[in-house]
Amino acid sequence: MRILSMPLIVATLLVGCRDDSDPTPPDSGTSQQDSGVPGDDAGVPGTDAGLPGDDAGVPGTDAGVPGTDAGVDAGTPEDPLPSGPPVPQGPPNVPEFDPAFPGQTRVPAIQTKTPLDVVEIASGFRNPWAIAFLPDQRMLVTEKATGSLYIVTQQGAKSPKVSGLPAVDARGQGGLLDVEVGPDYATSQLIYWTYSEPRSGGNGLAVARARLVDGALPRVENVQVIFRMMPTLESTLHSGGRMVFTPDGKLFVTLGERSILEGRVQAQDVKSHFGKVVRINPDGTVPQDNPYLSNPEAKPEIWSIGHRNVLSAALDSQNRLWTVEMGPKGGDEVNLTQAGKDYGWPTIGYGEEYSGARIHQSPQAPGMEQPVYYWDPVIAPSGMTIYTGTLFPEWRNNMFIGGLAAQTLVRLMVRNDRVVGEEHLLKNLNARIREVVQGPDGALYLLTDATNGKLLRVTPR
Ligand SMILES: [Ca+2]
Repeated sequence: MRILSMPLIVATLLVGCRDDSDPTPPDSGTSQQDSGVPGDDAGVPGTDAGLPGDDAGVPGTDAGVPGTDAGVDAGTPEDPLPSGPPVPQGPPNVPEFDPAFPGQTRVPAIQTKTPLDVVEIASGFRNPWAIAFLPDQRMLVTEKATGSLYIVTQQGAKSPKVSGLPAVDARGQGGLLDVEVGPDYATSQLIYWTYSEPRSGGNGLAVARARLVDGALPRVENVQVIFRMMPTLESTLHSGGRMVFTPDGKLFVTLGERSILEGRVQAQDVKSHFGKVVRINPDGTVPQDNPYLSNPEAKPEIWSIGHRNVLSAALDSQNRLWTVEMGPKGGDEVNLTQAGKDYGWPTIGYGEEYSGARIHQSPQAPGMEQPVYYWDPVIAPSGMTIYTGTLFPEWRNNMFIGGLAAQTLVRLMVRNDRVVGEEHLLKNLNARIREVVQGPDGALYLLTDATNGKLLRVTPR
């Protein structure tokens, strides 16, 4: 693989050291792992007092182009499965926890054969978080910390800030997070975004939509908040925030458990939105086939429970929802995220507190779902896409996940809902990868998490 025309970002990289991601809250101490990038996740755990654990950053995902073909489990049956050693990485943080099945972590390393070209489309974004494509291939790009939204052309021309967005609570992992273009954009011009909403008594993730008025001075009008994560809590961490539209017109939104103990203990409590994936209609109403509707105490938007901080989400060719969540030290997870299931946090998991303290008695328990894959040490995931394009035939149906602390683009080869190969791409950029989306042209588009964040395009050379 060769990288052309890409100025390298000089940064200190500690691979395999702590990678977690927590965004370093403003009050925290020095972050050793994070290359100087304020953003989020990196973290140094343990610096923030009062946190139970660690923190992980905010992963995200965007699912880019939903809908196309093959599921992640598709694949050519006659292809031999990869074999050999895993991607080089540090020793596990929690060696006493054994995987539930072979291939749940540290699968054989694989290598992309197609030479890559990485082009910088634009730079100067302050901790950008998400990309969404307009029908004409221009991109909406969010900046987490400033709460700003821009429209960027394929040639890199950046619009003035889109005006009319509500204020955000930008502390820690908060701010303006994901953005999506509505499925009926051609007629409605509706765009959707997630952000940390300042509230009396704290904050909480919110989903808003509005009509984008394009032009030399772009703005949004008729802003409507369609979902609010409840309860309101004073925390700058673990808000989740990725959105995925499904072809049947529903919207998944990933949420976190706020990291502090008061929130963490609500991750499996259906009376709270914390630590959940939710599913709503685009106007914020509740789909009548959601899984907890028969429980009058449950929040009706809930799709799945027991998550820590889900920062990545994408649909496969069967329109099933895959998510990646930021775990504690040694516990980032890939989950096939199904209706009404409990993904175990904080009862089970493969990691430990950043202090080294034990969180879980066991990584497995009856009635709780096992991750399809986990990382120990962690990558600090954010951003995800399942590749369906034609530019890279060898990547078809592979998962791509941004690595913040790991400063890499992770590629997972999946067969029959199991991960069978892993690659860490673009290590030579020395950049925290916040977002990965497949463009309409089949290229991958990335954002790097830095105070001078870059928008990159990856194509075959
Ligand atoms: Ca789990």
